[in-house]
Amino acid sequence: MEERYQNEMEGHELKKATFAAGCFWGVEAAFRDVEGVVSTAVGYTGGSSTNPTYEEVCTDRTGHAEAVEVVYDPEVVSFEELLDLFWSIHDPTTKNRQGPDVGSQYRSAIFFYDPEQEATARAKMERLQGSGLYRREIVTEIVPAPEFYRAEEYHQRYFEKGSRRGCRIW
Ligand code: MHO
Repeated sequence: MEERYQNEMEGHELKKATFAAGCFWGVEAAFRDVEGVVSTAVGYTGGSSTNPTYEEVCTDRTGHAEAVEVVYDPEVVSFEELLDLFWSIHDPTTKNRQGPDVGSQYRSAIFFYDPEQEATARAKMERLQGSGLYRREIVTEIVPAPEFYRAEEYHQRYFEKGSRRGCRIW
């Protein structure tokens, strides 16, 4: 299940991570700012239908989450640092909801690609829960990464296209 890429310029091995933390526009923008993140894509994953459209996912009936696939250089940024960012940009205690956006497509989830990512995410979530930062339970799902369906082109790098509608980052 482990996915490996080769960064031909640097000769580094690149890795992939996929996160869901509410509306994917803002989540993608946050990850694009990180040094060591080589590329990002927004899409749908974790549901039951194949090749879902945005409209279908919006109905909350496909089971897919709005997610961001991140390709990163682990020699520059660690999975742990990506997790820190992930948990800092949303409220992981609101089940199937981020602020005004309600539905399972807005759930908090980490889709892992190897046992190491899984273990790191679980350990970190436990520490975060124990830190007292949140009064309520962290409901982030930690599950194996299933197929990722890239979203429609107009959703990719949405904010870089000058759009500013909706989507609040926490
Ligand atoms: N409430 C947001 C959700 C968009 S996000 C791509 C909006 O429609 O503006 O789900």
